[in-house]
Amino acid sequence: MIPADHPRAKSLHTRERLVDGFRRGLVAPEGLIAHGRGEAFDYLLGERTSAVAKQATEAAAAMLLLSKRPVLSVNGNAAALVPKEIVELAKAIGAAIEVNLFYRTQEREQAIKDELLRFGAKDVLGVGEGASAQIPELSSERRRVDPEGIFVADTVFVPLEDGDRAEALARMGKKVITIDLNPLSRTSRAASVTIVDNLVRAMPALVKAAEALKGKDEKTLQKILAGFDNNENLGRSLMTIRGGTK
Ligand code: PTJ
Repeated sequence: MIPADHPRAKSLHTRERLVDGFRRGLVAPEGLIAHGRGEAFDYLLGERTSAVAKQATEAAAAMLLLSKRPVLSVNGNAAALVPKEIVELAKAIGAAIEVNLFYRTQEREQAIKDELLRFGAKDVLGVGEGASAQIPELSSERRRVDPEGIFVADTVFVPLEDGDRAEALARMGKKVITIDLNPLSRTSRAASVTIVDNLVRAMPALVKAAEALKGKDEKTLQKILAGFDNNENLGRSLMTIRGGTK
C-alpha cells in the first residue's frame, strides 16, 4: 500500500501500473528498466510539466492535426501507462493505432492490442502477419510495420522510442513526434517535435491540446509549427534541468 500522503505517491503509483502491466504481459522486463531511467530525468525536471514541454505539446498537436495519415505507434510501456489517452488522441485527430515493439513477441503484441480495444480503439494495426512491410536500414524488430499504417504514414507518434527507428523514420521522410524525458537521447534529437515530459502527464495534455486546436484553420496550425524549433526546445529543457528556466 502506498500512503496517500507520501511525497512521491504519484510516481510510486505509476511504478505500480507498470509492474501490473508487466504481470499482465503488456510490458517487457526491459521496459521496467527503461522507466527507471525516465524517472531519474523526471526527478531532475522537478516531476512537473515545464513551460517548454507545454510549447512542444502544442506544436505536436498542430503537427498531428495537419497530417494526412498520422499513426500512433504503441509499445508495452505506453499501453500500460496511457491506454485511454492513446485511444482518445487517435479519435481526436483521426489517427490509426499500430503496435510496434522492440522486444517483439506475438503474445505481447496481442495483449497490447486487446488492451487498446478494451479502451475503445476501433482497430489496432501491426499485429502478427499485419506487420508485413519493413522500414529500410533498420535491423531491430521495430523494422516490421504495417503496410497500411506506419509504412505509409506521413507523421508517426512514437512515445518512448529507441533512437534507431526514430532516425530511420526520419530518413523515410516522415515527421516524428516523441515523448521522452531524456532531452539528450537520440530519439529526442532525431524527432521533429520532442515533448520532454513524463508520458503520464504529457499524454492527457496532448489530448487536451489536440481537442482545443481541432477546429482551427490550417493557417493557425502552420503558424504554431513555424514558431517551434525542436533543437532550441531541447536546449531549453536542458536549462530547466540545470535550474535555469521553468
Ligand atoms: O515494449 P517494447 O518491446 O517496444 O520496449 C519498450 C522499451 C521502452 C523497453 C524500449 O523502447 C527501450 O529499450 O527504450 P529505451 O531505449 O530504454 O528508451 C526509453 C526512453 O524513454 C529513455 O530515454 C527514457 O528516459 C524514456 N522514458 C522512460 N520512461 C518514460 C520516458 N519518457 C517519458 N515518460 C516516461 N514514463
